[in-house]
Amino acid sequence: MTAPAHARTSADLIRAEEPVLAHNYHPLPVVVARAEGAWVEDVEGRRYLDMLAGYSALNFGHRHPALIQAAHDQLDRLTLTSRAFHNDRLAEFAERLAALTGLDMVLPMNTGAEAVESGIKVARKWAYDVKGVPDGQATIVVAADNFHGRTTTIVSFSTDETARAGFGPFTPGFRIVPYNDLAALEEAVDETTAAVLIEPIQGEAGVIIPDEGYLAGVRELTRRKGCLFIADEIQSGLGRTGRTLAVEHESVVPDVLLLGKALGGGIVPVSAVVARREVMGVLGPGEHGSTFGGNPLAAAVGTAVVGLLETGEFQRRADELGLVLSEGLEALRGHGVSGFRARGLWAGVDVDPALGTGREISERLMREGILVKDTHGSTIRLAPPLTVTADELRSALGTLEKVLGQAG
Ligand code: IF1
Repeated sequence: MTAPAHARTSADLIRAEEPVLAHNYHPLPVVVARAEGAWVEDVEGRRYLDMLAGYSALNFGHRHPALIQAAHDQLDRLTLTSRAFHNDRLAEFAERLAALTGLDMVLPMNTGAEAVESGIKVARKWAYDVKGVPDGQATIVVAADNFHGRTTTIVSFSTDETARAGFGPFTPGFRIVPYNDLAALEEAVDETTAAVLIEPIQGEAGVIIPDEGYLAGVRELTRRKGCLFIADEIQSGLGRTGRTLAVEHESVVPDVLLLGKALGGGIVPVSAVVARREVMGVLGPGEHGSTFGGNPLAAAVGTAVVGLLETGEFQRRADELGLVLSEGLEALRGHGVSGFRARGLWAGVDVDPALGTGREISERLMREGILVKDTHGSTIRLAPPLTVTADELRSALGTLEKVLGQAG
């Protein structure tokens, strides 16, 4: 009889996972037991500043009171109906999310990958029904070094061998061009193209920010060539970069927007495809769906999240505190930081490889009470909750400086 979970140490719990939990992750050796705001606490009561925020799923911090309240209220009323019936939460969620994004119609799903898959299906159907592409011949152009999720179709167009190896055969109909390269895009988009699908900033690739004008160029090119611009804002959206959507930095409105992560407030999985009416209108009854998509609990939390974003407070915080983050990283350039990319409260930091791998730096930071995650090589990503304070940011940057000074 094993000890009850609440009596086990972190080491016990890590050991207990090994024989029964799939080994598809290599987590840092920290076992989180509770959290509030930007702080988490492990089983032994050690506190850590969370500078990963669930890869931007925790933009509003752990257990934001307004979001927890919305969840509690809905838990006491209704949690699931399936879409076989209406529920009294979904209309408001769709209305307010559409208004927040400046688009017309919402397709509610659960995970980011489901939103990406749904966006691909809607774009293909639009290509056949509206654009007139011959059935089965629609192509979608994506960027190298993309990350859009882990389903078989999505990894079909990944350029990361670790994400693809052993999972074929793959879904056809995708063309891959270098990111941030309008000439390559011009060449790849033709009369069979349903859409161009890109991240406005590539997250997993290391917070890669395209040249000023790239997003506007994609918008102009897709409009001129008669295909859709699908922006995957699952990680970059909902306040992270100092705007509601990262595409706003170039005043661009896509035809299709993919949202997830923070849309569920860090409480329940909520994702959505938001699109122009002409595009979403191609879906008819029975052509797409999901058991939990648009469930009343998700809609109640999602509406509370939209409510937080309607004020503009979190976007302003990310913009203003982003200056603290960027200035702090600039001061570390040449002192262990070989380069960085930052927009709002989101940064990809290239550490001098001589000081260690991203994983090694992450482990050293963990021992100093800061939680981050490496992306590739010696790049770490910083993405704190947008509720983080300037003092907490400065403290985290001070700890990074200390760790980089110790390393090597
Ligand atoms: C993991 C990465 C980040 C995303 C974009 C769609 C999805 C994601 C731009 C799919 C998800 C997550 C997946 C998560 C870790 C995290 C991640 F490291 F995997 F690549 F953020 F960079 N579009 N990203 O970033 O959303 O189905 O996961 O809800 O796989 O551990 P999902």
